[in-house]
Amino acid sequence: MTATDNCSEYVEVTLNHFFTQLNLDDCDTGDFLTRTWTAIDGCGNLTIHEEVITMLGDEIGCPEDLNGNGSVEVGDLLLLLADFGCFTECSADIDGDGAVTVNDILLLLAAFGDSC
Ligand SMILES: [Ca+2]
Ligand SMILES: [Ca+2]
Repeated sequence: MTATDNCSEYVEVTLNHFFTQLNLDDCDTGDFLTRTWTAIDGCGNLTIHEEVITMLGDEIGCPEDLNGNGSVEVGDLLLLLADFGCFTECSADIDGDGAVTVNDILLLLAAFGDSC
């Protein structure tokens, strides 16, 4: 998510809130999560953008299966470790918080060995 401003070269964009609803048991109706993005310019003016992401039941699958080969295995762990510390446009951001952190590793390890 990016933002531009007429007066400020730099606009701070933050992800204030995410994960307002996730019905993993109700896949047929489509689960969704809501992210609220806030952009603040150099003068303190702010705008808020709500992003709603709809997830179809069949697509929830295994976010931990980073290489898409149908199981959570060493290859996925190596991809995650290669992306560890990423804070923008991360390919191994499993929990959707925008960064690749220890929590993403823990989620992958919890699913390790699972078939997707
Ligand atoms: Ca895999
Ligand atoms: Ca993450």
